[in-house]
Amino acid sequence: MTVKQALKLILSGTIAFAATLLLHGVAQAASITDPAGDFLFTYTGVQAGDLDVLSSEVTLNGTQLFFSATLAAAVGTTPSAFYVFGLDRGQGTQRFVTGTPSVGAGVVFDSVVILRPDGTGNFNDLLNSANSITLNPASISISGSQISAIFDVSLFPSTGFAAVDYTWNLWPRLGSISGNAAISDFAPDASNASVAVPEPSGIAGLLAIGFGGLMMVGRTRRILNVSKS
Ligand SMILES: [Ca+2]
Ligand SMILES: [Ca+2]
Repeated sequence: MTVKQALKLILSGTIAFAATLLLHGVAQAASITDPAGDFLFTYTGVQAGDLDVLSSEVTLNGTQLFFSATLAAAVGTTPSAFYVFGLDRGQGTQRFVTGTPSVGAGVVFDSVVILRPDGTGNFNDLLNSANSITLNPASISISGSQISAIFDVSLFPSTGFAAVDYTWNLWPRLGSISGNAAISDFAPDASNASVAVPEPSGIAGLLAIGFGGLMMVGRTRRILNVSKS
């Protein structure tokens, strides 16, 4: 094989690899979507848009865990509505199925992150109350129909999973109703979602791949030159 043929082979392989990444996406999908108006039939409260999840995400970015929910109406529309992210850190169970009424089959959690329209929040560790804390309001933000927050993942210690393997579900609920009838919606429905982990994406990722390819070309050229000498 000539040097030219070797370089051509490596470059074509690099381009094919980059194209594959582009086709399949280099980053895990960041958010889940949820239907509009899919109130649980067990929910007995007002069917207002701020109790209806449209999309949500939980993303692990380094040591930071980012939570976000987009509702069908402005956060704060309904007094006493609030938002609960159930987290499965390794020992999650279906905690709502034995309640009244039974809801949440497929939704597993061992702790909850609660975000409120007044900008306050709590973490409740359902397996070890010593870990339960009031969350810093400065880390919670509300903008129209979106409520989001970012916290150090160390606030939510593992019960078996690596943080990257945590799963979650989001449900709005009404503080003025007791029991599971207060839960208006699950997002996603009947299952947990994976924590998203951003990877080098788009141009940055392709640049990194291209740089890697160039390094390989240079190295091969040197090896071939040595073997020829
Ligand atoms: Ca919904
Ligand atoms: Ca839903």
